Amino acid sequence: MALIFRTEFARLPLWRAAFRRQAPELEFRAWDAPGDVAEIEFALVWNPPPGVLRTFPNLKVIFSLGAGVDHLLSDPELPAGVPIVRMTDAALTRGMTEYVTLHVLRHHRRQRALEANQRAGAWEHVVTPTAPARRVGIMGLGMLGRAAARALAALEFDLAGWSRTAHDIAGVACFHGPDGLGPFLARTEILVCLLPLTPETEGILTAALFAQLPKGASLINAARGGHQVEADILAALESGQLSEATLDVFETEPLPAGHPFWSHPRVTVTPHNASVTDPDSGARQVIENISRFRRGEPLPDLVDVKAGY
Ligand code: NDP
Ligand code: OXD
Repeated sequence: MALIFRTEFARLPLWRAAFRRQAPELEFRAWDAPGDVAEIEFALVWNPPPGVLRTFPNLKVIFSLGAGVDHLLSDPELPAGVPIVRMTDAALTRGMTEYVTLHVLRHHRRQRALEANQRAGAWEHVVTPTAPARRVGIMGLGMLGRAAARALAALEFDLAGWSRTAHDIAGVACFHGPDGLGPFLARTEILVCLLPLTPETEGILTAALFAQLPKGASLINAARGGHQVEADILAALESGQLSEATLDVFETEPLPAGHPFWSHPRVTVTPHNASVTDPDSGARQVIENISRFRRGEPLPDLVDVKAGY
């Protein structure tokens, strides 16, 4: 009985150590040394090459190393019927809340302009409204969107959110579905994307969507590069429809050398690290779920494969 692990980052030793500490009885195998594949019951993976998961004949549960599962559902040969559990660790949520709060505040306070003034040696007031007069809109009111909304509500921003189904969240003007998108965008000055990547949300951040925002609105995308049409972001920045953008995710990752975002004066680039799963708490969640599975209890945080998240 073994768990196979895959990450694209150099964090394998940290994860191995976390599993050894917390569940020494569980055999932890790295992706490139799977051993006897018939012994693999659990997979904890990020971005596995398509077709490989199906070669583990006794796989019981697939755990996503991240909150997003598009990297799994895009596998046309994903083994049917094997439950998929996503990462919902509190540390992951905390990391995203920090990221969103940091960048909403940067946009709100026009920190980019202040830093440009400093570089130019210009002593110039940049006066901004206070938070209750700033309208922030969050696309996606799930685990991460709600947590970000709670943090921004504590700062008294004027908040709205958009989701697939209806929600009622105190302090957040809630919109949903295709009909709710227009009114949501019309009142959003700082747009935060925290949607899962699904066939419905792919390519949603387009010129047509930006045109529905008030002129000079700004964009923070910490969800997936597949949500955004990068040429449209550049055009909207050029026309002034968007005043600035903070992007953690890209159509191609790593962001290619020479991409206009790298040097754009009104784009902040972060390397898909808005929130990175912590090995200790992430391993704890997986180990608890393996115990639940072995006791025959239902698994929390199961992915709805049909909905795509
Ligand atoms: P959840 O599944 O908890 O929430 C998803 C939200 O999106 C829900 O509110 C859902 O609506 C809404 N949604 C889904 N489809 C649509 C649609 N077609 N139209 C409108 N709303 C829709 O996801 P999380 O909050 O946990 O995570 C969101 C995403 O963030 C992940 O999928 C991942 O891609 C990304 N992420 C990025 C990280 C980074 O470092 N950059 C780190 C972690 C996650 P409803 O409530 O009605 O179901
Ligand atoms: C995630 C991510 O989905 O890190 O958790 O992108």
